[in-house]
Amino acid sequence: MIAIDITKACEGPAESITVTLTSQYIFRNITIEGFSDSTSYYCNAGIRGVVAGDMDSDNDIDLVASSSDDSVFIFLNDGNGTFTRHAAYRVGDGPEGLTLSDVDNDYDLDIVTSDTYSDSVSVLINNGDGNIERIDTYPVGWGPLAIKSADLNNDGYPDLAMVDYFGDSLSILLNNGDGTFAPRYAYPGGDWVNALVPTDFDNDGDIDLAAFGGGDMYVRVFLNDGEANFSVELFNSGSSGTGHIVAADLWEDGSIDFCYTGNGNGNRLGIQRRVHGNDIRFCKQY
Ligand SMILES: [Ca+2]
Ligand SMILES: [Ca+2]
Ligand SMILES: [Ca+2]
Ligand SMILES: [Ca+2]
Repeated sequence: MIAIDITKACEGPAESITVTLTSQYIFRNITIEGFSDSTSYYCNAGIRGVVAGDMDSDNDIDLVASSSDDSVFIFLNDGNGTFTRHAAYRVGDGPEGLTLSDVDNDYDLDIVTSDTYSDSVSVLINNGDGNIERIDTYPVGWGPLAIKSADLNNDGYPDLAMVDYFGDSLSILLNNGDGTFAPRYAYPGGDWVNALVPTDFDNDGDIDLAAFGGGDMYVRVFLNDGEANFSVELFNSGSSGTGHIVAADLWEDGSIDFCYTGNGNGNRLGIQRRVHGNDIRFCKQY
């Protein structure tokens, strides 16, 4: 199940409505649920991922979905919270990971997919109105799943990080400064790693990465030296299994904590607290 809260999806009187979007792996519809009704939008095949952002630069939130027929669909918001299927583009095989990022710094959102079964990343360059002007493909690790975009080397251009499920690795693609990417480099990422979150864990001004996976008991935090070279810290999560991970300052003490789910060892929700200065860390599980 994928759920996205979309605020300000609509302009004018409807602006206060929070639209909830749900989709499921086997479903071909994106369903938009408002206060009193819902509307479904059709994709050709099972939906793998959905993200929200303004694709046509008209200040309302549009939707982008990846599907099991190796395509990306763009649904444009008509301004009142209804959507029109605008375009579909072919990407690599099995686009599981999906993210939006302005990779070429031209003030529009571009689309990036991790193509799990072709071991590639597809970068779809937006021409500003929701039409894709070019699709670039890059070889990456074995079975990329979660993919995130952040400026990892602090040059002002978004880079890409992903976890490779079959290759047990964390892959980095640095932006060349024009929306194209340098060849991948990688770090060991743990068995069957599938979840990834970028955030500044150590409060030193650069973006770090935390990865979690299905094959071992560890959350791996990759600490950035500011130039996209990473050192890894391992935290025993107490749980394994395919999961998700999010990062937030849960104790509001200025330190970023993380929360993860694992379906091994009792379907647990784990919370890892980081306390800086005295280096105390502990884990809670529910
Ligand atoms: Ca829009
Ligand atoms: Ca762009
Ligand atoms: Ca960069
Ligand atoms: Ca950092």
